[in-house]
Amino acid sequence: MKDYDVAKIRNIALAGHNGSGKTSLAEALLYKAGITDRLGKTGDGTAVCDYDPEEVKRKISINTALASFDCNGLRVNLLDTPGLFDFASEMIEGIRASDTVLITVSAKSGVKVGARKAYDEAVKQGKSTMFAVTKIDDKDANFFNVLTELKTVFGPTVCPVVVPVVSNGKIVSYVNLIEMKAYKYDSNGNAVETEMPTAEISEKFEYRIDGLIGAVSEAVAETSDELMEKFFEGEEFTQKELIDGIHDGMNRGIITPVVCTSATELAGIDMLLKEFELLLPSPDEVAPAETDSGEVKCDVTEPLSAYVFKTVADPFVGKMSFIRVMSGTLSSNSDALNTNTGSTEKIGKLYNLCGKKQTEISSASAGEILVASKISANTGDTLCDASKSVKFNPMEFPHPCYSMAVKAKAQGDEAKISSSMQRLLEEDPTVTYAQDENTKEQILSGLGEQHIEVLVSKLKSKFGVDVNLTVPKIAYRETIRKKVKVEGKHKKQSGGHGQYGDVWIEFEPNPESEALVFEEKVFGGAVPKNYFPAVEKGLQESVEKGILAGYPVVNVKATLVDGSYHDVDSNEQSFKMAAHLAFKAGMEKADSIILEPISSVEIHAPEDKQGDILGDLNKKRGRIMGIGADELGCVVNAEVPTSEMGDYATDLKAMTQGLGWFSMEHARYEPAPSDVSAKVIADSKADEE
Ligand SMILES: Nc1nc2c(ncn2[C@@H]2O[C@H](COP(=O)(O)OP(=O)(O)OP(=O)(O)O)[C@@H](O)[C@H]2O)c(=O)[nH]1
Ligand SMILES: [Mg+2]
Repeated sequence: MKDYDVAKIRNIALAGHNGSGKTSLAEALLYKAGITDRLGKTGDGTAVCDYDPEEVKRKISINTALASFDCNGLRVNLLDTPGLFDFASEMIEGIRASDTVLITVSAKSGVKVGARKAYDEAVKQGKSTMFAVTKIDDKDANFFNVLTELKTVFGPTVCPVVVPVVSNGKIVSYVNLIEMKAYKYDSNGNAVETEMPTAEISEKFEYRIDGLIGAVSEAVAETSDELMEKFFEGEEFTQKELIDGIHDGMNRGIITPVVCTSATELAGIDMLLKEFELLLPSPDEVAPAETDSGEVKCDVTEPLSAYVFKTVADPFVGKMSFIRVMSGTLSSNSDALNTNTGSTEKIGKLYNLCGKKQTEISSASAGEILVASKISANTGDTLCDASKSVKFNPMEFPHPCYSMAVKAKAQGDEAKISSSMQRLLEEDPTVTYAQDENTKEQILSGLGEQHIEVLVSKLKSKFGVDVNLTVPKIAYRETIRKKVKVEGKHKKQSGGHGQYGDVWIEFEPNPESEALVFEEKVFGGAVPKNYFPAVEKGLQESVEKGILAGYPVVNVKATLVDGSYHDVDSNEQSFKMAAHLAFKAGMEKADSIILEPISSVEIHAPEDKQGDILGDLNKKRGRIMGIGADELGCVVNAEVPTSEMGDYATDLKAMTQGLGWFSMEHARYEPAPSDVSAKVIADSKADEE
């Protein structure tokens, strides 16, 4: 077991828009570091970081993969996160474990929403940031357009470090603005030094190299008064000053360096590895982590504290907990206190991971990232030495907003689905699975269509259960609008004992209470007292199914006012039946209607999308309750019929390119408009047939 010098550790999360080249970049880094002997490709199962069958099948990343490797004395822990917003929890977890977030931006597609989301999350979590402009080999690549865009979107902290020299649309060389050297790459990604473009040449090459050099110096000057003074005096910075300045600026969040790479042609990859060492902060340089009881510094001599940032449920191997050691040393076959549960965890085997490849280790120290098998800790838990109990701050995840109803394909699989689902819930904090009280359906909720699809796919491949998905039923209700007085008489004479129960009941609307309110105002013992509970029970059973479409009846008050009985033939059952009959008669006369659920919805979106959002809500029969502002842009509060919100996660994603998000909760019931009501009634009839 190696003990890593914490100053040599770099924890890097790769994040960015989906398909911007994160996994390919990870493959190129692993290949150039000599870890793989063949350059892995995403989508064909050869990528170290996209090894999950779901990822191979879909040709996208779904999970955050950990690839730990050594390269020239440096210990790199790469966390390759998925770009698709449906898997946002994985990105948040990957970023949490890192010190630097390397954000990929395609040289051909430019700055997309995914880059902004990754950057915002990195800043929120206090991580350093760096941009890799990927796919620089693509014929439509335009590095300088993207650089300008990066500066526009992310501001003056953006600082070019490696730029291509382009002539007639072709890359002539790559200039490292810190080293002030230019390189060409052979087919195996080996750098060959070449001539630096002179000022005149670079001008012909569509940009001015001295302008870029000036930009680096300017950024570095911002990092200290001393350097600023030097800058103003017109003195050139030494290479060491540039490196230390960027290193310091990154760690303080005031410099975001930009490099360019081609994963397929392996260009700029060796330089990126070198920059990891020179520019990125090591775990002991970053700000101490916050806990419920003060800060924890990355210090191996302190008692153990570690954070579980991700869990994977595997039916064969058991649970795998991804852990970042924050202080001290985590050892195999030891005890650790789980501060979130209060229980003691038996730490068994520990592993280093490189994709799916596991290497058993005996311990890991502050700053390292590793995996523990078969411990009970969940995502977000803190493990620590019992002598110094701390709890790290939790991560914040988006709320599930896209729901489907789940039904077992094979009868009898329900219990298995529920237990397998529990395992998947442990993996993913952005999923919920619960029974809808009203419709009795099992509802699976996540962040989007692909998210739910992948969960269902995992249920099948990992746990062997097959389910069908349907659009969740809407919990409609029925009520009455008129006060009526009706009789329910149950009378049967069939030899021996007969049955006799007779009630007069007043039904009236009662907005005060959703649940049935029962009263009795019987005079002179027309219905004996001992039958009142039976009458009430009969009514309680009846309101579960309305006469229009079989939905529960709400907001009704029933008063038993009169009736009659028979000395011999009356019994509880007969009065219950009489109540049923009275209910049916009452509902028919009392102007029954369908009520539809209304949800309170809060939508967060960029300012310029406000018009689209309001227009769409209008189409959905929504009522705008208020418009405010937040850091993203606008906040719209509205009340919308729940039945219109089924696809809102998808609609909002499309309207805001994935930037918007929303939450909703049941507000109340309202009479459904006649067309909706007619459809609900027709659908219920169709279901019965
Ligand atoms: N020409 C070219 N294509 C690239 C390069 N890097 C990635 N690609 C292609 O871009 C596509 C997406 O690459 P991935 O590496 O899977 O992207 P990703 O960012 O990991 O995607 P997600 O994890 O699903 O968000 C694939 O078809 C790659 O072959 C590159 O340097 N040059
Ligand atoms: Mg990927």
